[in-house]
Amino acid sequence: FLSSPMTAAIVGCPFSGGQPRVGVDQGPIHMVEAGLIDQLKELGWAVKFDGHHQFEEVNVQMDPPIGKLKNPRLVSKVTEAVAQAVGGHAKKGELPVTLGGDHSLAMGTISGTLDAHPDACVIWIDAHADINTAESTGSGNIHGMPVSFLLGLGSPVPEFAWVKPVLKPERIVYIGLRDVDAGEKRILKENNIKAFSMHEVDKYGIGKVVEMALDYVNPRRAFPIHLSFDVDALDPSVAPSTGTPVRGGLTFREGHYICEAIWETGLLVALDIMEVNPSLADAASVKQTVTIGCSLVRAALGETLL
Ligand code: EXY
Ligand code: MN
Ligand code: MN
Ligand code: MN
Repeated sequence: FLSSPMTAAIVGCPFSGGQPRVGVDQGPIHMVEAGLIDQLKELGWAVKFDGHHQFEEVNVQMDPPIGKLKNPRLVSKVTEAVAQAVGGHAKKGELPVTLGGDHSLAMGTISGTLDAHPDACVIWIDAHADINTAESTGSGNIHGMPVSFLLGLGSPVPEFAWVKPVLKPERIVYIGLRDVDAGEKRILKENNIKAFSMHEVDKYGIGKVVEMALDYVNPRRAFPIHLSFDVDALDPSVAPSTGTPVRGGLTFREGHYICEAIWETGLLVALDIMEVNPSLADAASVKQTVTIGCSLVRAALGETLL
């Protein structure tokens, strides 16, 4: 699906409007400053990076909640712009690597991917299911909802009219879940959505889980793959600087193994690394988390151990 020379298009998204904690907007800036671009060139990629995306501002005063949804107009505008950016790169045969920023951005990245590759499947790595609807959300934080918008679940929110229900429930699979709201569990069941929680990772091992996830979502290994990786899927001891850490997560190797195994399919067309928040925890933890953000990208883009 990619044109040669193989080109990675870095889509830096300094955005935090899908959740309340400041600092996650600095994630992409830190990852690029840590040398990500040169690291990818070293791996043999042509890399396009024309600076972090500048998003139109929405005056907070002009953006009161809609129902429970917080910053709805801002999130809608930003994710629509991200969809354009990611879709544009993908249509040129480039591999968009979106650096977040909070996970509401995936509403944009996945819309963009599916615009360019309508049969793409999504592998969502996260402690959370991010599938609350406007009705089921307790927090009102939109980073906990992008999947429901992409699937067209819940009652439509006019401000998000641009988001089309482009994702089919059988084209997404989760790995790493361990903090799923009661309402989300119901939504997952009702829509028959496949998920491998940490329980399955413990039971089968990560190698088997990735194979089962691929067998489910991509049985003939024919569909392009969008990998959306929330760093809070990793254990907080591995990636501490993130807004909603949950204990009992993926090890360093399990996280990297997922990226390596998806790369090995030859089907990766888009990658998100989300929820790196360099303002949380001490300097050493920040460095560790930013470094891991970069190494996950490298692993997904073909870095091998030998
Ligand atoms: N389920 C909770 C909510 O909807 O607020 C927590 C969501 C956290 C989402 C993080 C990004 O993955
Ligand atoms: Mn761009
Ligand atoms: Mn997430
Ligand atoms: Mn999460």
